[in-house]
Amino acid sequence: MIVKNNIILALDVMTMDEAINICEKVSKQIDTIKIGYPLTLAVGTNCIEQLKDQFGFKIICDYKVADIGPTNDKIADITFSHGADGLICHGFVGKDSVEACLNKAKEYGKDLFLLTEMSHPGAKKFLQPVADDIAKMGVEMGINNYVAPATRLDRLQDIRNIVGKDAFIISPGVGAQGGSAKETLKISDAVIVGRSIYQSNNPEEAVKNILNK
Ligand code: OMP
Repeated sequence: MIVKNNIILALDVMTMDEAINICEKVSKQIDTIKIGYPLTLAVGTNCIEQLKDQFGFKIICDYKVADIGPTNDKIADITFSHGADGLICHGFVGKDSVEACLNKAKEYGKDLFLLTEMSHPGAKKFLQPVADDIAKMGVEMGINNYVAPATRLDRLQDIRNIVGKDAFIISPGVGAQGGSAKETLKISDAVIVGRSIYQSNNPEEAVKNILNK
């Protein structure tokens, strides 16, 4: 996936009016949007088509899919049938669960992103000890796209070392969670930024500032 300016907007707002308002302001600088449960549960899955049609964005659906294979298969199918270009799934659930998402992504010719270690403090306790193994599993499965944290650059580098230089890593945790875009982009291919953009009084300026920090 090619991401303009190496920045993905996490559009975690709760109304379509707000979503469109932000998108109008940043659509010249940003071409890839991440939609998660906040917007999808608030307004419905049609927001994927709507934002794609109106702005021509690529849409990554962050549903952190983490169920048994047959259920993951259904979740991935609905997501891609609405036009998602990418889907984020958890890795801790194991190979069969991830494979269901991967197979569905391949069927639609879209991208699966494997979440390794998360960016928040709580991830240290349960996820961090297994994150390297999750990344190794991804490599064994032939997965090319990963999510890894901007908040712990040492861990981000560890994960880069496992998945290799040709893998595509996107990193949340820049801005509101304390990570730096400049430092993160020395290791990652793109940063994911939410609150620092959509809560700003000037989202366009916020995007510029983020890329300089
Ligand atoms: P801000 O912290 O507001 O910039 O948003 C970060 C976005 O990335 C949110 O949509 C989170 O749900 C998401 N995220 C993380 O913050 N940490 C992770 O480890 C993984 C994700 C994600 O999968 O996108």
